[in-house]
Amino acid sequence: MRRYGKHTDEDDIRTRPGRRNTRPRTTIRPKHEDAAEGMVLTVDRGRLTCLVGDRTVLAMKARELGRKAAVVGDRVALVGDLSGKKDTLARIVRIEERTSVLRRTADDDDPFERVVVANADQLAIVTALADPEPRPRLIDRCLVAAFDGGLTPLLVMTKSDLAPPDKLLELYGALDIPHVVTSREELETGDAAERVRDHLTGKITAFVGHSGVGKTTLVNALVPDDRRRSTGHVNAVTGRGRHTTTSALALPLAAPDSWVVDTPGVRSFGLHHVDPSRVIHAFPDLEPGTAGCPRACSHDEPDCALDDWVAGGHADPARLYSLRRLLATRERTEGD
Ligand SMILES: Nc1nc2c(ncn2[C@@H]2O[C@H](COP(=O)(O)OP(=O)(O)OP(=O)(O)O)[C@@H](O)[C@H]2O)c(=O)[nH]1
Ligand SMILES: [Mg+2]
Ligand SMILES: [Zn+2]
Repeated sequence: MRRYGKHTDEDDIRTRPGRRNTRPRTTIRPKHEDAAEGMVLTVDRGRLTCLVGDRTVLAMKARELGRKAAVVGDRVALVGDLSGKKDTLARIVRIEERTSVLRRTADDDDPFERVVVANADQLAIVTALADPEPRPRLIDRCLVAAFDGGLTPLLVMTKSDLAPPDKLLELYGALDIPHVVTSREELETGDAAERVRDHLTGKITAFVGHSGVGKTTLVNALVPDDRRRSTGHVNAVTGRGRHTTTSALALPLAAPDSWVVDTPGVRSFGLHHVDPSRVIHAFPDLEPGTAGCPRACSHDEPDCALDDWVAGGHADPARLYSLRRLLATRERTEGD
């Protein structure tokens, strides 16, 4: 087996049984049946902050887990020092089966897939109506990742004080996906938080979107003051206000079993891992139109029934264009 990174003496004892009795430092290994359950809240250079009961415990992955990474939202089993005291480090001995997986690759050509969040129920796709300009392609890609990963999408349109939501609502209103529009003023009055919160109760919701769209600002408005994170204007010193958030973090809401996960802004949302035949599921406005397609239609060929579907006024032509653009970029990667 290949070795990765640093490992402890204790790990040596496990992976090289012959040395077990030669080392006086052997600690009694707690039985994994006794392991405590926890949830990963954030990950920082191999150190995982986990919620165990009502304690926050710093942990590292046990070597026996191999290369499988625990990510934010993972349910894990922990052993060792679970006191949560300073300078203690517990070990994660098991990652429980995930109910959903939000994956992305850097771009479509990148086979290295990263799991952004595990076990989220909902994906809040955050788009600013201006500054930065909305990017429907990115929204569509997030929708594909949501459908593919088993998350229900929620569209959040921020900064309606800067530009109206009409155009985006025209594109996405027909999709039967819940949406919320928020403005600076509504953030200040608390209306924005209240309206978004309506969609979050009893769920784990991951917030994703381009840098600067206001994910952290919104998450901060949702959680108690002492949980607040830095937002873009802090970075205004650099004159950019970009990529303020550098790691995903799960934060509890007041309602039981309700969590929000703030994530770093993304420039792109690669879908290398998504089978092109599944992309259509993220276009619920177009999907019924595929009934008349030839078998195994790529939806990007002359006999595709979607042209007639759109010509018949059943869906916005921009949506078909978007689907085909997405399929085309996906297909380019098929050959490699
Ligand atoms: N005008 C206006 N500005 C907003 C609104 N919401 C957030 N902002 C501003 O947008 C900037 C970026 O906000 P952030 O919350 O840091 O954005 P983010 O999406 O977390 O960005 P990253 O962490 O880089 O991904 C900040 O200056 C916010 O004050 C809004 O509704 N209206
Ligand atoms: Mg942020
Ligand atoms: Zn077709």
